[in-house]
Amino acid sequence: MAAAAPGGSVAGLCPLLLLLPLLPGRAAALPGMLQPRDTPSRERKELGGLWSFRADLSPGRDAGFAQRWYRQPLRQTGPVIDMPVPASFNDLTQDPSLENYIGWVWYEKEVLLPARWLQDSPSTRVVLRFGSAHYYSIVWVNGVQVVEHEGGHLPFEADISSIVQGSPGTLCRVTVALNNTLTPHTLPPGSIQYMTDKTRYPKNYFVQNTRFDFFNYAGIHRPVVLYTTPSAYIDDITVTTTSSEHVAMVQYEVSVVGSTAYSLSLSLRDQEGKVVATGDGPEGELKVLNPNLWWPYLMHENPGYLYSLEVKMQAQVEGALLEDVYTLPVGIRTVHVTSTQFLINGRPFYFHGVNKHEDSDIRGKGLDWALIMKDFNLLRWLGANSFRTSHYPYAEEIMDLCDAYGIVVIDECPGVGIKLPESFGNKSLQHHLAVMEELIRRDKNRPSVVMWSVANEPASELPPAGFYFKTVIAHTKALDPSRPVTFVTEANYALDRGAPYVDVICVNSYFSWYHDPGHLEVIPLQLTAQFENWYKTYQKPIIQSEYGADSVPGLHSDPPLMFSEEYQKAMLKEYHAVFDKKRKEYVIGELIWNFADFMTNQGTTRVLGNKKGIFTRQRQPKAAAFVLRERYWKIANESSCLPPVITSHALFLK
Ligand code: BDP
Repeated sequence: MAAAAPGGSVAGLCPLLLLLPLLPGRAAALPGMLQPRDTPSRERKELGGLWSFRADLSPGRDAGFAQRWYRQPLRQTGPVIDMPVPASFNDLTQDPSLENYIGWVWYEKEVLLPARWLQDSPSTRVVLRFGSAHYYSIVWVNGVQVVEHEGGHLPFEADISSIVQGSPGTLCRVTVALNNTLTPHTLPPGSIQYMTDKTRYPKNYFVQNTRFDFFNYAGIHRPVVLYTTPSAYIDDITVTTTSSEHVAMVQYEVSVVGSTAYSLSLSLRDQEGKVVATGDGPEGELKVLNPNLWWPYLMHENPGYLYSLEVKMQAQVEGALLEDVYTLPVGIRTVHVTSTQFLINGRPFYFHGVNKHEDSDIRGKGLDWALIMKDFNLLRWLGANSFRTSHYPYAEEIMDLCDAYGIVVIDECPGVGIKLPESFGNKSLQHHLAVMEELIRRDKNRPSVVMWSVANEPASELPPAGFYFKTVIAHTKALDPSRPVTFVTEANYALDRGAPYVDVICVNSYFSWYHDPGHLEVIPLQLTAQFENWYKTYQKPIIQSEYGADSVPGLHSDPPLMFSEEYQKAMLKEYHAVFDKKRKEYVIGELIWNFADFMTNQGTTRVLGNKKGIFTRQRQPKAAAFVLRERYWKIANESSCLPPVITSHALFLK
């Protein structure tokens, strides 16, 4: 990515980003981050649509701060354009400098709040929440700074009651400054390189280098909402489940903020609305007789069974009785790992799925309901039962559907491209721990999430990687003892310093592509050796977490040559033959790279992006998709151990 910064000094590009302190540490210190829902005590207002937008084109990219653009309507500071939210800003105009822009951009939305939100003051609390904005955000409301957040893939919010309730009837102005600069200590890491050879580059020329293979799209990527709660409210809920054949236990913990004089009552309802268990107090256990377990798609005739846990709080605040209600979907399931198996509800689970990206034409990484639905319909058409959120946490809206449809998720944090030695230092480590806290806080109650992945293809053979991954994995397990933890490696089995700490070995390999390109015949030998070496060393189950080949749709060649649809198919078949032998032993999954073609930085090995999709970027199947579909349905039929035997695809399309 390259951009000329006219007159800008090197250090002047993003001084604020570089000087900002790290987020505070421990999970216990983090407030809750419950997904906003409409309930009898809570209301939501979405701030989607067109926002005003302005990229800071000043030499140091710092005019917005110097001139305090947040103090007035953005249109009064200079030229603005309309920008949709949610969306990445990069692909929306014909301006290449916006596509490749690095630095601060500004967004603004003016919104009128319902009078009842303001009149009930002080018993109504108004919260402004961002599903995600990439990468560093600073937010003001009516010119007052309300929150800062580092990280492009997780939600953040601010209580704005005191600001908006002071001036009822007036427009509430939300201003956001957003910076997409990546440093060696961000997740993912990156670095700015200045090209100082005046004979080869214009003055102040710089590029942003990254060591990951997707375009660093930026913008307000997920919904922005305003929502209300009473001033004493349910701040967080944590649920874990255990089950034996005829009885399940749902352990819960509820935290309340805003009052110490409160009572809590809980009721768990099944899908017919029948109350199956009740409880009270901030922690306890609900007993469910003959539970409907949460099963993965294709493992049961009714996958993704969700109960509803209604939590009711009543609190006394300054003589008034306040009531808050929050309803959390709860799936009852267990996860265990043995030395050869991954067990869901005590039964062996084989991951036959995909790796994805949040990526599409025009929208970039912006949330889009039509795209989300199409992707889930394709996943189910394919017979995929799982995916990995390569290489960052996906939108809550996507995770909700995984819970509801029974799609099993390996939930990955944005730890991708950790290659430089300086990205293994204490500063990076502290931030990585904080990101895991935010991720677990968001997704801990999701039955679809069966394992955390703390990184993808780090330089795990480097000496500091041992301590680094030991610490990140121990921290993740301390935050959530109920789920296994992994990271995805491409390092040599004998040199990898993080693998001793994972529960499941996740290994990526590209035999006959990046290694021995064009030589499909090496796959049986090399893939078998890969599995045997890892298993002999660790006696842990193994997932082939990536394998694949680029194919340009419509490019044909027989005998198969690289980049043709035939080559992609042939490569899959060679891999599958080895998987079929090893899944009888300790291989517990296969995740194709990739579900769909996706955009990357430009480069000599990328033709308008990465073409390893089995679907095109527009979600049309390539020949490989049909190979995989046949295989996945066959595996599903073989391994379904619950009646009725799966015979029809349609049965599972709910
Ligand atoms: C793997 C990376 C993935 C890349 C893929 C590729 O994990 O992010 O997109 O290679 O090169 O090593 O296609």
